[in-house]
Amino acid sequence: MRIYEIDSEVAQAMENELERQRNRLELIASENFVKDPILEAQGSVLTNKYAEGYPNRRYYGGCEYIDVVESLAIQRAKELFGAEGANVQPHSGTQANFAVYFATMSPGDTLLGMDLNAGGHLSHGSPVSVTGKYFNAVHYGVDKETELIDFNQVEDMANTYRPKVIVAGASCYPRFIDFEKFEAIAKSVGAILMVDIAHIAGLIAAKVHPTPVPYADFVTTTTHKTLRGPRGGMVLFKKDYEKILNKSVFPGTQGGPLEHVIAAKAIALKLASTSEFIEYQKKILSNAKSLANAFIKEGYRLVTGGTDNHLISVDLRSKNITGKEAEVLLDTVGITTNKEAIPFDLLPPTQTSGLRLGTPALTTRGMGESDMEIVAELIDKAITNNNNEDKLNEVREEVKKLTEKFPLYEGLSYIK
Ligand code: DSN
Repeated sequence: MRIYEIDSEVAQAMENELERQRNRLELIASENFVKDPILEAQGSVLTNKYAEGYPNRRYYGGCEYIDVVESLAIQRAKELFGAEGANVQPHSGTQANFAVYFATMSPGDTLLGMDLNAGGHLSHGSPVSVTGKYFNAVHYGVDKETELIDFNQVEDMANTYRPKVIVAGASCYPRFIDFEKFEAIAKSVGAILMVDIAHIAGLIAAKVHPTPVPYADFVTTTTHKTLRGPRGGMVLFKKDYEKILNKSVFPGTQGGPLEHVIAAKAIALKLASTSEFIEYQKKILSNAKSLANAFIKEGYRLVTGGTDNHLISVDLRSKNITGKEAEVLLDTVGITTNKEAIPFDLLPPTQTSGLRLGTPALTTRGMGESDMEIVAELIDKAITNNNNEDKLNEVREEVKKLTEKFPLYEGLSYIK
């Protein structure tokens, strides 16, 4: 039985979302389009099975095939990233991060992470997150001039606060991060180093970005961004932490693992070890550079002046539009983006002065460097003709032409 035969409302909403993905230009840096086997695994009978525990140590019978799947995922994660241990059960990146904190800290202990406004993540100790409420979170930022991580500040704060855990990694930082420097600072104060590679995991897997694995006690990630797997999380760790980390994920912070998602993670990790994946990651980078150059040519300032990775952060202040206004405007012409604070932003996070743009999704569609130039032109045309409906219609037409050139999920439908 198909969804549309029993629930036309949900089926129609799913169809609309499929069409939205097909017909719009997806530039949210943390999103991607998974391949069919990932969808297949997530819609499989593995969703029926309880498997609390770990392979060969479960609290339920009938787990022999689930054990095969989860063991493959663990083994592949370890091999792909060169890690000593892996836990593939976290339901999300935030849960992966919380599992590390729960394994290594007690409530009230100090955590030093990157400030949300400088490009950090909510789960790095933001006051609105449990990670900032249960732990004493303090934050480092970026240098005002270079907009690069201010390592003098990281070092000073580490010495002043003697954190139990130092967190490196970001949600909006367009440059390589010096993980070795973080390790040296963490070591000097006896802190545990956790690196959150959610955004850059695919780049690291393909070895087109430096890896933190040799330097960090824990590496956390999501599996759905550049890694192009299912929506979920994962923790890599040094062997000594295996017991406490596994206990922290289950039974510490989660119950039954989502084995249908873990199957999809295993498949994604296999795909990530292919030469095709390495080529894909290289294209993400060349597309991001092309997008950056095109924006600079159109007269935009980019945070840090450019990019080393899959994203750019565009400063909109000279264009007389806020991040929120740009996000809403671009949505109306079929371009999906998200507003983002720029370093030292004077506007609140609900408005922001910046726009974060990433290339993983459009690169998956097959777009290349010349397409990125068109994308930048279309965004600029919409922003500079904000109130000109004719010009905005021209942008809509161009978006349509471009998306039609790169079909997505051909043959898929939820209503027939
Ligand atoms: N929300 C993700 C991002 O967009 O960066 C991080 O959780």
